[in-house]
Amino acid sequence: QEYTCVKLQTLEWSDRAKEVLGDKIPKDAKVYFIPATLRPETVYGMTCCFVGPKVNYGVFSLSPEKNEYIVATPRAARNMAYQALSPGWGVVTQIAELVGSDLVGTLVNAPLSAYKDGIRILPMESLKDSKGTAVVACVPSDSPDDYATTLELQKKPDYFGIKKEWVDKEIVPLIETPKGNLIAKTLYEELGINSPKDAKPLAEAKEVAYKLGFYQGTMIFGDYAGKSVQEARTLVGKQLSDEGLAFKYAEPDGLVVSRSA
Ligand code: ZZB
Repeated sequence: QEYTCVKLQTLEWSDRAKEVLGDKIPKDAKVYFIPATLRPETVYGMTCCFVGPKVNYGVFSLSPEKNEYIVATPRAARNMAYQALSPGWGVVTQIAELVGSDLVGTLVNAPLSAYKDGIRILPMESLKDSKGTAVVACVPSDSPDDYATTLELQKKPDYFGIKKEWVDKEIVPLIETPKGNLIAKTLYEELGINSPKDAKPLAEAKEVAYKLGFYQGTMIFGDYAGKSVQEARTLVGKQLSDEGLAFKYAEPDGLVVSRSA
């Protein structure tokens, strides 16, 4: 499984993260949240970025020369160390340790996204710590899981310890499909999904959304509007890496939790 990791630069840490981090982050360091995605063409519609509230994360050195750091799980950081994504081959340098809930509320910059003032780190309880970087780009227009979690967070912001405006972003349509241009919402309603815990219909919705988007989708937003999703995926992926806004990360075989599990 090869993911594109998009670099979302931290603009302001949550109060809790500031407390935990203290003076562990070097001066002028750039720290990135790096959601792992199979769908780089959807970066335009990222409304927030998810972490698992109970998942353990670290801050790891990505490049000492560039003073760049990433937030990821220790597992992902170890894998990255064998893909030239660390200070040296197999070298993992961790400078801080946090739990997902500490990170909630942090403001990050989302490159190419429609939301220019930055987006927030928010909790996703169904997020798996065993996949990718355990940091997920929330694209509620095209991902049924993200749409479900967005609705849940909007319903109970106090319960989740977040501000309502962090999750109340307008959902911008990105991709036209035979089922309309907000496929996640359409499938959520069609399959009678009620919450992020409805794992079975959500898995089905994800499958359908992937297929319709990839084989029959046309971009209606961004630099590649008018192009097919297949073309746009390659072009956006290339643009992001050319501009230093993303890198590829491969998940070793056998460690990936099956999509239909
Ligand atoms: C943005 C995005 C936009 C995604 C979309 C999907 C869709 P797969 O096929 O199971 O490997 N993801 C990544 N890591 C995790 C995790 N640790 N826990 C839960 N979800 C995770 O799924 C890869 C996709 O699952 C990734 O691509 C990411 O969400 C999410 F419009 O990134 B995606 C129809 C799906 N649409």
